[in-house]
Amino acid sequence: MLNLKDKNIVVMGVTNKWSIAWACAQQLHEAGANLIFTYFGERSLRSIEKLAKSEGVEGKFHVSCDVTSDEDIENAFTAIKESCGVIHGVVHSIAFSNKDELAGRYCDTSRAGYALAQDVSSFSLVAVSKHASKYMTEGGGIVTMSYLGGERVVKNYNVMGVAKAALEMSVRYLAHDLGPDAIRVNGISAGPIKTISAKGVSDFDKLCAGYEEKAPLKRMVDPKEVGNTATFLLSDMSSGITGEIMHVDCGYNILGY
Ligand code: 1JT
Repeated sequence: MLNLKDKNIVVMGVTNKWSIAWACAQQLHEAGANLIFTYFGERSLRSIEKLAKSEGVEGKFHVSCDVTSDEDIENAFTAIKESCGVIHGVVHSIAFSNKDELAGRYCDTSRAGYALAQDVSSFSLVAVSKHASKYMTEGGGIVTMSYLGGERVVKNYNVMGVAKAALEMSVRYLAHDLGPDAIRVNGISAGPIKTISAKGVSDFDKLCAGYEEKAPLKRMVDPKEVGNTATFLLSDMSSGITGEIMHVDCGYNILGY
């Protein structure tokens, strides 16, 4: 139904088969997009190559990109432009914080930990949008990933919640900046998903159990549903939508209890 044939979409943030970015890549591939993967570290490159082989979701181009470096981001997008031409879309599915700050009191967040979470998880979207948009000369879309902890207090999410709040506000400012160039910028606020990032987060299993009980749909979100929404947001079917944060959370966010 959604047609992304001949569209060049950059997917950032695949670490392994549980990555939300990988679920996006699979659905974008289904819709006919050409995929370009950015990776961070040899391990994620090997992971992407292995996944591509086993699941037939071949990337057209792979490029290293450390989002904490402006130079790296600029070089990555220039290399993508040179090898693939016009860019039509970007999936930004990248976040990081020190694990010990995703537990306990938010007021114990360190200055360095706060800066790191903001840098990797929030500012990276700004820098990526700046460099990607130079090559999005036919218009297109940018999609990033958020979580409810960016709008409300969710125990333990702490410094990441504050980074997601900044990320969500960046989506709106970027949508305003890039709208005149027909580039739409949107976010997906996904329900909890058992990725490698989420594993090892204290009480994550407890959070998931409560989720299934409380969410209107009485279940967790399937990463495929996030991938489908990202595909929708990068397709012409969503041509009137920009600056939006769309909840893909089985309805959990509507609850007041
Ligand atoms: C990061 C991590 C970003 C885990 C993340 C994340 N965004 C969502 N999660 C899962 C999660 C984590 C907590 C939570 C609810 C969901 C791990 C480090 C890298 C960045 O608390 C209620 C803590």
